[in-house]
Amino acid sequence: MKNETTLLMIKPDAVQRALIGRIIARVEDKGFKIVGLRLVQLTEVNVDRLYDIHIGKDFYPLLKSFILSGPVVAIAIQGNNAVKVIRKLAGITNSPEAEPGTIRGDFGLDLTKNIIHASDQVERAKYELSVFFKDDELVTYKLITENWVN
Ligand code: FUP
Repeated sequence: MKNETTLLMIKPDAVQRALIGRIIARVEDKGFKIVGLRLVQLTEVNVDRLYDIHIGKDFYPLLKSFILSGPVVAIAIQGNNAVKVIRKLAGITNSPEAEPGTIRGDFGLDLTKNIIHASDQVERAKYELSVFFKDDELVTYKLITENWVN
């Protein structure tokens, strides 16, 4: 088992559309453990930290104003192969082309308003989690179902 921690962020469109519960249910249904959870209105500085690799690209101003347009929910998720599996659950970036059964495929119709963000590598996840959580804010605990999942 490759125990990893990743970040899934529920974007402002999904918060406004009252999809928080259904998105969290998919993460739990898969067997993952939630080790951090926060609803937050990001600042400009933190959007630039989260999306540092996209600063300067033509779509960045639109992406930034969208992420600032309302609160987001940051979820720290732990489990076997968490980074890759959460990306699979998310579906591809462009929602209209995402497979049905994925979160973007089921809930999204737009490239920018694409419901969620999910980290794409273990090291990147560590960095992105630090935008939302201090190290001691991620909780270590055991789920009673854990041995039946991993
Ligand atoms: P992802 O890894 O799926 O989060 O996607 P990217 O890192 O490629 O892009 C980050 C975000 O920028 C996406 F969630 C959507 C947005 N984006 C646009 O709005 N327009 C583009 O042309 C590309 C990305």
